Amino acid sequence: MTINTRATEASATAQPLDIIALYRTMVTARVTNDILKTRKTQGRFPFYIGCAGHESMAAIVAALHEDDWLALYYRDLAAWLQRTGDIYGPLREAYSRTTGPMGAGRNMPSHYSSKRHRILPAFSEVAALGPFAGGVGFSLQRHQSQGIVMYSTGDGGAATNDFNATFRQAAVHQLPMLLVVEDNGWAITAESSIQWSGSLVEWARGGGIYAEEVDGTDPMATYLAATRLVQHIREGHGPALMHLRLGLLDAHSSSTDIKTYRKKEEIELTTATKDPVKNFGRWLVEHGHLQETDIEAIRKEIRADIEHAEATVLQEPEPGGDRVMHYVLDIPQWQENTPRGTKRQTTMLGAINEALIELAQRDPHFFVYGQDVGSPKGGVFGATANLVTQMPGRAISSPLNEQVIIGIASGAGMIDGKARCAEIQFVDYHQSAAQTIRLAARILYQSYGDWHAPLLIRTKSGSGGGGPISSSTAGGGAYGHSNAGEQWFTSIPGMITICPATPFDAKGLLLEAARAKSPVTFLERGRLYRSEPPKDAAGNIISAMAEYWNVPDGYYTLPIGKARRLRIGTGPTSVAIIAWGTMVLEACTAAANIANAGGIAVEVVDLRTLAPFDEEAVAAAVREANRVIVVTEESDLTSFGRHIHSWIVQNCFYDLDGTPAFIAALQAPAAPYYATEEIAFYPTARTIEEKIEELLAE
Ligand SMILES: Cc1ncc(C[n+]2csc(CCOP(=O)(O)OP(=O)(O)O)c2C)c(N)n1
Repeated sequence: MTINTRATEASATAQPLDIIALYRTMVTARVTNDILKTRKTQGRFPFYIGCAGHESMAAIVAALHEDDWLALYYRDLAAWLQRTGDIYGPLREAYSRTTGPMGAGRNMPSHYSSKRHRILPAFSEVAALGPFAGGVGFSLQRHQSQGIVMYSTGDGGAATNDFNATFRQAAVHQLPMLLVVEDNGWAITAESSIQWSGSLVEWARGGGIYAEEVDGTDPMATYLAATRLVQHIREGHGPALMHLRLGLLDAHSSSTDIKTYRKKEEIELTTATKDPVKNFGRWLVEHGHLQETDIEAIRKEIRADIEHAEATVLQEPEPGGDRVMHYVLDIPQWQENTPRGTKRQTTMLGAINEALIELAQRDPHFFVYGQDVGSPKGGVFGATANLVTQMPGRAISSPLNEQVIIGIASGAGMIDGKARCAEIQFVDYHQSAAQTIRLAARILYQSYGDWHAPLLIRTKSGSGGGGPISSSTAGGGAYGHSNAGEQWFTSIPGMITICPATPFDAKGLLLEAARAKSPVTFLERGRLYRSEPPKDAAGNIISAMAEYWNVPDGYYTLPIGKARRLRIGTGPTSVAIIAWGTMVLEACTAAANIANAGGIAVEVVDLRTLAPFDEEAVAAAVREANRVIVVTEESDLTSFGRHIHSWIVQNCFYDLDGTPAFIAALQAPAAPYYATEEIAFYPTARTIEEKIEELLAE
């Protein structure tokens, strides 16, 4: 019954198409769909979302090579089957079995994912895989691979920011991408007419992407169009978009009643005319490839196979609660290494420049991607200036779109599991990419360890970069340039957050952060970019800190999750101050002033890594001093600082002889522009000093 038909002689993909195999794949998808839909109705599992009407996606996958990349969405069961041939996988995930290939039974069904088969991990967030797919395309292009990434989403998906960011990635960089909009006319209850105005094809063409409208109810037409578009991409003519018109034969999902929002006549017409499996069967019979009787025979044979597979899957283990913390975070094992290079006094900016050069020298695929980073200025702060001159092509300027940036860096890292660097100019502006960042941090967990999405986000945060509070004479950062930002990242499971206070730590931690398999946010405090070591009230440099402005040449790393404990003064410690970033310098100044005046010692614990923070060091410092102050540059709302404070109260209560103190910026938007207001907004060494005195007097 298998007939090889060379569908297109001119095709660059030119895989002989086995049309009967394609038909069988589509029938397998439909039968699996119908069985799972029934099982959900029987209460065998809580949720199902189906593929009926979308089976032509198998024809698109048939037009691709096995080593092309796929970014599928929940209607793409047929695409999964065409690529993997695995009928067990969808059943295993529907029944939440630990054997599930997509998330080991951890995720909802229909979230297609497989590293082995180059299927990127689908999210529930509609269209959100797009920016990552763009990153994969970016990497394929840089490596001059012949590979393509195919990204599909629905008509509703085409309205999302994620889709638009993906479109921009593909268009601006002319990436080897096939974007498929599976337009079934519905987004839950919303008709597709509200998702865009005018013609999707013309819109795409106007934006620099070749596009075609295709009849998805006709699998052969879909295959021929896919072959054409794939050829267009492979021949180097840039990305392509397929507006694939389909019919949705079922309700949106098992949670939706189709009759409440779709008219009877429309459902009947869709069923009669837009069923790609029926249409293809009819075509095969008409063209003499199958007999009428084969149609039912194939369906029955496939149903028996799936029922057999289902019986096997039901014997397989379900997840236990004991594994709920598996694959949350992947922190590299730190190797003790003594910096050997000659030490030179430098600034934090100098140290960051050096670290980026080291990373680029060690990994030929490492790059920094962000706004202005490829200009001779090296980004607005000059962090990539050396990279631009010393290693051309490794610092690449991006469009002004933070989601584009995060997607490119993170998706590129997914190909080989190594971090690429995304520079976000000011932490405030990460917000338009917040979903992509959160998802990058979720990939390891969601895929039960199958996928990593390493990503190194460097971003200027907190006060400074100008302003009276900094050492520069430029204007204050004000709103949009001054948020501290830690709570945005420390609240994300699966994310590592680092905030160095000194040039030495910045270089060593940045080099280690690039080894992490989990995403890292590296908060660079603007005020520290060019700062000198802190001084006491008499103008003397605080010796405990000064050495960290001397930075060794070459490669060295510092451990993630380890605080630095700094002792200022002599005798037993009377107060422990927990701080990070700029506040370490303010705390050291306050500690030195108190120690000079009172002959006591104060310990400053520089957290360095905020998430996961060094619980041992914090507990030990509190145990020794019995008094503690947590100080943060964040607004005093639900901040990361409050989390540390709360942790101390909960875990170190019996070691405290005084009120655990908390100092933060004010509960106002960060930060007023004019000097007096800016200074009033942030905590300073003086605020900390007063608090130490208060505690000592308790
Ligand atoms: C970003 C986001 N917003 C809302 C939802 C809830 N939601 C799930 S599916 C869906 C409709 C998607 O429609 P479309 O992209 O046309 O795909 P279809 O289901 O019609 O195939 C919505 C709104 C979601 N999952 N993600």
